[in-house]
Amino acid sequence: MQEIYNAIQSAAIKIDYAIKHEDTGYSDNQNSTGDIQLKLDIHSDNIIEEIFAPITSVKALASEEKAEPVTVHEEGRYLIGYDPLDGSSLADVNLSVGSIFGIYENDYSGKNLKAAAYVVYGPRVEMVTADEEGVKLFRLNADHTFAFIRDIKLEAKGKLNAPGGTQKNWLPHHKALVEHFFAEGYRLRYSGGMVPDLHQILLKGGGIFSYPGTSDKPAGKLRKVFEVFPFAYIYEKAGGEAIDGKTRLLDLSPEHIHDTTPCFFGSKEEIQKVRNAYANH
Ligand code: AHM
Ligand code: MG
Repeated sequence: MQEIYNAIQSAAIKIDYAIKHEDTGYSDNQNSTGDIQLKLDIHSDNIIEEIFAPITSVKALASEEKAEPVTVHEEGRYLIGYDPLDGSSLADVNLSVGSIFGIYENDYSGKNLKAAAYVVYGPRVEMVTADEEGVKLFRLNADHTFAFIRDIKLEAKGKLNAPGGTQKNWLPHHKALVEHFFAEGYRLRYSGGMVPDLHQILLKGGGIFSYPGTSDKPAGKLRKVFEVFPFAYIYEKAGGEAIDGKTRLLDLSPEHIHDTTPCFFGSKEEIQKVRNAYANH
């Protein structure tokens, strides 16, 4: 696993450089979800593929930016599901963005995640890893190495609320749930980038991030393999929970590599409130 974390660090240094110095404009390509790709999306994807392809423990690479997984070593053990640059359009307005990695075995189902990691490119570059040893925060130093900062643990209850999705299309029970959190004193912390939004909740001890199913998109927006399962794994290992409203996210499997799901990540108390609000829907 260390070899894979090292590869993530090498890729992060190059992607950070690209974000800071390269063109943030659109390319002429569309990805399989129909989004027009930014030049930065394509470049970040290429950086990760180039760094991961030689690693013999890696069997295949599945990128949010490609229609199908690419097999690199038939005998390899791990399948890497990754979003090379999540929230990439935020780079243009100088907000934080991130890269997300799920390290799977056998197939890309939630139960087969062995580790997960993300990198957040903000005022500082930080990497968070999660595996059997827990959740750990690392920070990039001036000498291009990542230093361990601390372990990450969620409290049973937090203070932050990050409600995603278009409010006009929220279902009534979801709207009531979000309003309930605000009425209880939760503070709004939402940038529109799931990596910095989930990072803030993790580092500040807890809260709730939601990206629900909406009237126009019943299965939500966020993709199971590249975004949702890795963060569900990280939140569980930090002592929190992650559900789709009713079901534990890591009990789900994708029918297709680009499948999406409604998702809620948070501390235990907030997730119990989500369960109660969604029980009859
Ligand atoms: P992307 O992978 O195309 O960048 O989309 C994922 C991002 C998440 O970071 C964020 O939570 C969500 O999209 C916000 O989407 P929207 O503004 O469309 O609600
Ligand atoms: Mg994404």
